[in-house]
Amino acid sequence: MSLSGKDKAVVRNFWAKVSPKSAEIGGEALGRMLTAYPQTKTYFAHWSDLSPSSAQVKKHGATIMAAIGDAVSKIDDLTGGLSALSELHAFKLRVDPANFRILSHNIILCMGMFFPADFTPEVHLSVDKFLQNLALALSEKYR
Ligand code: HNI
Repeated sequence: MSLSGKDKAVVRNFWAKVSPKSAEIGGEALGRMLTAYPQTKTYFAHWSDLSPSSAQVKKHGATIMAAIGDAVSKIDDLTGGLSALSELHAFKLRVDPANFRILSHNIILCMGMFFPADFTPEVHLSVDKFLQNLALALSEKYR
């Protein structure tokens, strides 16, 4: 489950390619999560528009992907690098960590949609492992 040197290189390399599109990918992924997994909407009940193309969804999708980009730069210490964000999701937002997997699934899907040629099975494997490790780091403060 832990990331090999090769996984890290593959993730960094793929991120360099997707980062210019990261805001769009994040918006699409968040919009799909809220529509295809409606149980996730409870956390965003204070928003006025949860439809996939809403400005709030697009903006927050960009925020999430910026945080993932930041996590790529902290790939050698995800637990330390994401501790503040973990604390926020655990104690303030009270997000059930099961939802991290659901969001990761939608991000992976959208990466494949936006970059069909670059998202090879090899990239898929390493990005999936990275997002699993990221979810684990985000879950750290719940213990
Ligand atoms: Ni999450 C706020 C990053 C998964 C519900 N989230 C944030 C912020 C970042 C962030 C960054 C803004 C923090 C701040 O204001 O200081 N979230 C991430 C990342 C992941 C993730 C990197 C996983 C990859 N968040 C989730 C999931 C849910 C979630 C799966 C619920 C289903 N997050 C929230 C909510 C907020 C939030 C709710 C506050 C939104 C708002 O603006 O009201």
